[in-house]
Amino acid sequence: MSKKSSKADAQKARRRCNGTIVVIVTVLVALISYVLYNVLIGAHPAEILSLPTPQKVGRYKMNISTSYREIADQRRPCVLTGTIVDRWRARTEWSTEFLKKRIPHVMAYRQESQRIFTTFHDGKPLEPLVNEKWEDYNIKVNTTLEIVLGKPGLDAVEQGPYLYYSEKVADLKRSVFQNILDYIQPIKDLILSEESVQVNLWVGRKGIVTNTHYDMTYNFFVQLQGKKHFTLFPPNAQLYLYPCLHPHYGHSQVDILSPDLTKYPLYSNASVYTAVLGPGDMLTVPPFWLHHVETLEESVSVNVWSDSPEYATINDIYSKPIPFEEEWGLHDRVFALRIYLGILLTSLTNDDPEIFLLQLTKQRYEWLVLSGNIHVNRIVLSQLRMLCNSEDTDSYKHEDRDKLVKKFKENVARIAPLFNELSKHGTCELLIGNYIEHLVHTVLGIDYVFAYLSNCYSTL
Ligand SMILES: O=C(O)CCC(=O)C(=O)O
Repeated sequence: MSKKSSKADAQKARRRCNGTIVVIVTVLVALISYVLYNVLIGAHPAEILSLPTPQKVGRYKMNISTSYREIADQRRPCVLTGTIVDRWRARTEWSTEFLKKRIPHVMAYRQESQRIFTTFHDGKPLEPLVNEKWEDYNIKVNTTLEIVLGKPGLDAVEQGPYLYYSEKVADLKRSVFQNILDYIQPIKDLILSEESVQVNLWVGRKGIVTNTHYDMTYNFFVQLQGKKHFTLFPPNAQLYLYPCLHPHYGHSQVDILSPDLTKYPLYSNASVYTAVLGPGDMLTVPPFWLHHVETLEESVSVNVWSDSPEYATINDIYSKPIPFEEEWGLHDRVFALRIYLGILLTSLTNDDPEIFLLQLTKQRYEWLVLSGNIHVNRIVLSQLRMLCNSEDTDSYKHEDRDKLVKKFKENVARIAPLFNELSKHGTCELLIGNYIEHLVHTVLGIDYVFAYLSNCYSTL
């Protein structure tokens, strides 16, 4: 081999080697950037996100040394067997045939177009701004239990609109079923609040879904006939709740049967628990735990809701005066609110107030606004865009800013211990979010809530 050709070969080998190094370095840089991006920013392209892996809710056989209160106070969902329900007459006698005879005519919820039932709370402040057809929500129709349960042998489409019968047992006792309480005795041990208790009967056909939502109550949920599939999430799961000012307050925007991770990426981080309840099973659903319920077979259930202690604490917080003066104009209210929320959030959370508010706005409002569900007043939006983006805090009219800050701090000091009580069960973030929406609504008015949150804290 000549000296010239061996030099050329060496050059070629060096070039090839350089090429390989470039490829390796590029791959490494891409890999490191990707890891850093995900770790630091916490963002994931939706296509690589996966659905959360559910864990099964534990089953526990009751014994005489354990009380229902003790179990409820653990604030974990649990399927109980061997309970007082085994002594209920309803456990063996409440077949759907029996109930059709005892409660022939009922008022049932009807869904025109889908099987997912989502509660509509009348009179919520955002109701006038919500662009949604309400025919599917909270429509109660006069019907019979026979029709609610459908005809055997027909498929879902042939059955027509979904009907779901849910009634307070106290109301049934007053009207058609006077001795109804005799069938669900003993029940005293399931009643955990002196002030407010509600016992409900639920009857529905296969396929009905109650959308993911939370209640502020303890809940002992008893399956008497048929099967139900529960999916549960702890209160701090990021499930893109509807704003608390929205008629679907307390519900999640995520359809967990077919979740859209592009819109709701944080859903993939959620802790999920599932349980299938059969006849005689009792599930404890802790207060503020989100739950989604699918009826797997024609079903009869009874549940007992008792107010949680959080109720009183929340009422206490909301009854405290908000330290804003009536005569302040919009400009002053906007800037004072910024200061107040900053003080409040610094005291209540470890998060940066801006990030907390940005997350709140993104999770609760972003898709509702982008999908046109909430009407946004463009004039108010640009008014607040200008106000929030101006550096104009000096023209802030209050004679004494320090005095204002002092007053705000005193106010927050009165509220903070109450929120600390709530933080015990992972509900703090959710309840602070609700309280902030309440504050912005009270101080600025409903037309300004989204405009304020989206301009003053987020990049929506
Ligand atoms: O059984 C259902 O469909 C819904 C039950 C429920 O949401 C509850 O008990 O809080």
